[in-house]
Amino acid sequence: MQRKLRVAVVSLYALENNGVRHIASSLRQAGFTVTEIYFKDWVNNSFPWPQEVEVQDLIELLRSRGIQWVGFSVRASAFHRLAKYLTERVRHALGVPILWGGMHPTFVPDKAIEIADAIAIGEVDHAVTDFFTRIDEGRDHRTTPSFWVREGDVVHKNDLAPLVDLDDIPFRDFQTQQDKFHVEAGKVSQGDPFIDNPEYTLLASRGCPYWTCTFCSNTITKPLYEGKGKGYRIRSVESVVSELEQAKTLCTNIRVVRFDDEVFPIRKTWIEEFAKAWPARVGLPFEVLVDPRMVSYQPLKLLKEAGLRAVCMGIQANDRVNQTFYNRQTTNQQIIDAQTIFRRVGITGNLQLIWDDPVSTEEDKDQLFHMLMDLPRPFELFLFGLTIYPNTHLARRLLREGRITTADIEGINTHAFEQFRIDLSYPRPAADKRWLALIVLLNKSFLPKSFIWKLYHSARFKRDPAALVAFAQAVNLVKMAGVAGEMTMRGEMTPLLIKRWFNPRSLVTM
Ligand code: B12
Repeated sequence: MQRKLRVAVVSLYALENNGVRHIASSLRQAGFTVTEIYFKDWVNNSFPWPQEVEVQDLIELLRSRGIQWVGFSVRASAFHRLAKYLTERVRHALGVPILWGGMHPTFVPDKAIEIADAIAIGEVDHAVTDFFTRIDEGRDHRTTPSFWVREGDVVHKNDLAPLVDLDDIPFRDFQTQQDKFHVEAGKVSQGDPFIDNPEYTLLASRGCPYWTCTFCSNTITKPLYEGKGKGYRIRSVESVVSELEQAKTLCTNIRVVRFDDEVFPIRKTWIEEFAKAWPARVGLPFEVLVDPRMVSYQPLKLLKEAGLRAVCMGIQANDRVNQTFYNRQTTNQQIIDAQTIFRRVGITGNLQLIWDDPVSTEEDKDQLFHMLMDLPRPFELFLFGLTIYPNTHLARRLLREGRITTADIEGINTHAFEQFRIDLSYPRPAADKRWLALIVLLNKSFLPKSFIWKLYHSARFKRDPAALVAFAQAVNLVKMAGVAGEMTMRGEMTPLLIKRWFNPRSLVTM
């Protein structure tokens, strides 16, 4: 049945945005004409405020398509001010109601509803069609589960809808082209802006089996979903493989698939079925995320045979900080064991660290460095800056202990856009610069460990690390060039990727 109501969903600074794509698919399946708008794309460590021409293009696009409800996907809290600004501009220009969905309104619904006319809390694949169907049919939408609706000063708050069965929701829609637009730098381009991307990303699950890491969204969503179904859900292998079969016919440039799950569903029967079906029906190399607690040889070996190329694994910090602040019950030994297994299996370990936390002491950093020195090479290191999201356990604890102020919380702060990935030239205390420079050298396997130990022991660099930092930056550039070369050879480098990754004002470490 074709619905009359004309809805737009807007992604902020993300051409991939799973949330927007799932919402659009659900609404299309229910008969709505949905305009998907990708408003600008992200660039590493950068957050340029939109130009006036971009705001005007967005408004004109919404006007020309006769949009009656605009939904903004406010995935990250750092977009809070921007989403508020665009909400006010669109509302002023067109007088249409504005809906917010995504992780930010889920984290801080009371703040979000002060700005938007309605908000969606948590996942709403089915609930969103309920919301707009009620409006389309002239029924009361103010009582829709998972939605809050504001009328002047009155807010109608509703309980959450049950969690969805992941096999029961439509795939993200790569078929529709005429209703998709990318608005950026004075240009409005029609068609899916991500269709030619060599990397195809997807989730095989939602939620997290561990869910207790204090910095993470799962500490908020897990209690929120209590009584609404299983928070951690895995799709069937059939669903994942069929999605890829379909995607390959539409996104014809896929070279590699990246599973963005919090952790890949390493369950014996699931892995066995997947390892059979994937090479036979998909046959593309893929990458997954794992936690040190779940790494063992056999499942990874099966996955390697099926095409697994690399795994990302969060190390985060040393034992003490991991256990006492991040509530991650992992040990240094588990991390070393996991990396040893990656080597045995023959896959690349992309190991991730969180820096810039307000709790690690010099001793903690020293211990972390020693652990990293013990890791069997080769491996890749990705350094991230800690972002403190509102309402997380970590935010509340750090505030309570007076280690941060509200100005450090994402939303007021935009750390996710400044040092999401660590850049050695960012202003930091000299001691931190020395640690970072040493750590950046660690995954450059052409530098012998004995040489790195010499740099570590140098009294000169302890006093003034400037020369060490300059050396690490130069080595990092060589590494970046190498990575870019390899990706070009594999057909994975694109102008879009270069634009995203190569921010000359903030060269990230790799
Ligand atoms: C995968 C992922 C990414 C991928 C996205 C891949 C993709 N194809 O979309 C990449 C790597 C690009 C990414 C980037 C970033 N991410 Co991220 N990401 C995730 C992750 C792990 C899963 C997101 C996902 O795809 N979920 C599945 C989809 C279907 O769920 P969803 O997005 O929540 O959408 C549902 C609802 O929220 C709602 N919804 C969403 N939008 C809308 C809009 C409307 C109108 C409505 C009605 C409903 C609605 O309905 C959807 C369907 O149920 C989450 C953690 C998590 N569990 O959510 C972090 C997470 C969302 N990311 C986060 C952050 C900070 C970022 C970055 C800012 C990091 C950075 N500095 O680059 C960027 C922001 C990029 C951007 N411009 O949005 C944080 C946000 C926390 C916060 N409060 O700020 C999270 C929560 C992780 C965390 N640390 O806890 N991310």
